[in-house]
Amino acid sequence: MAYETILYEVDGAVATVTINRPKALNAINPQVAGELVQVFAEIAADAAVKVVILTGSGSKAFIAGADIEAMFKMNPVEARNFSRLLQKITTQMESLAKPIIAAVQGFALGGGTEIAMACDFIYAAENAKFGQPEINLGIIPGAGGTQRLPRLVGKSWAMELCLTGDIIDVQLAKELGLVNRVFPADELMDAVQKTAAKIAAKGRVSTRAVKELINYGYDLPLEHALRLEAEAFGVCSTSPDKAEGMGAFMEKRKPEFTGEG
Ligand code: DAK
Repeated sequence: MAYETILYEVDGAVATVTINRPKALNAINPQVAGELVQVFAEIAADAAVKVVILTGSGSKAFIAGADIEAMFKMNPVEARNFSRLLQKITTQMESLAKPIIAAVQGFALGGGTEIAMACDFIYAAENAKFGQPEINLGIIPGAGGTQRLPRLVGKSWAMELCLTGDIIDVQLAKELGLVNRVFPADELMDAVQKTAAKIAAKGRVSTRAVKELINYGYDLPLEHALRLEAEAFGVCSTSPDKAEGMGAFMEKRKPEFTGEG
C-alpha cells in the first residue's frame, strides 16, 4: 500500500509508522487520518508484524493535534466523516492484537496526546510536551482526552489539563504517569527500538493476552477481570509458546516463540 502522509517501514517483526507532515507539525488532516486507518488495517493483517512504533517526523512534533485549518473549513458532513475516521484510529489501535509504543518528540497536543494515549505506552524525548488545548479553540477533546487522560493521570490533573488547555513538559508528564521513560532526543528511537525488539521476541499469544487483559479488564470489576485473566491463562497454556518457554527454561536456553496470536 502506498502512503503519502505517513511513512511505513517494517524491520523484522517491528513496524514503524511515522506521521510525515513536519511543516504542519504532523497535524492530522483527513488524508493522514484515512492513511492511519489503512495502515493499522494493514498491520492487523500482517502476521509477520508483532510490535508497532508510532512516531512523528522531525524533532519538533509528534502530532500537534488535528489540523485546525482543515477543521475550520469543514461542512457538517465533512466534520462528521473526519470525526468517524479519528474515532476509528484509536479504536483500531486499542483493539490491535499487537503492542504499540509511542515515541514522542516535541509537541503532542490535542489529538496528539490522545493518539499517544491510545498507544500501549509512551517513551518521550526531553523536549516532549503534552496537553489538551482544545478548550482554547472553543471545543473539547474528541478522541478520548476526557476519558483516557483521567484513567492515566487521575481525575484532578485531567480536569486541570482539559479545563486550562495548559501544555506540560515531559518531567511533569512523567511524574503524572503519562510517560513511562524519558531520553535525550538522539537516544529516543534507539531506546524505543530496543524495547520493541524485546517485546517482539516474546510469544504472540501472551503479548496479545496481556494487551487485551490490561485494556479491557481495566474498567471491569476486579472479580470479573480476574476471571478473564484465568480464561486467558488457560488459552496461553494450550499454546506451543508455553511448551517452548518452559522447555527452554528447563533446558537453560533462550526460547524461540512461534505460536500464532
Ligand atoms: N493544525 C494545523 N496546523 C498546525 C497545527 C494544527 N493543529 N499545529 C501547528 N500547525 C502549523 C502552524 O499553522 C504552522 O504552519 P505555517 O504557518 O508555518 O504554515 C506550522 O505548523 C508551525 O507551527 P507554529 O508556527 O505555530 O509553531 P510554534 O513553534 O510557534 O508553535 C505550537 C507550536 C504547537 C504551540 C502551535 O503551532 C500550536 O499551538 N498549534 C496548535 C495546537 C493545538 O491547538 N492542537 C489541538 C488541535 S484540536 C475529534 C477527535 C480529535 C480532535 C477533534 C475531534 N473527534 C473524533 C470528534 C482533535 C482536535 C485537536 O487536536
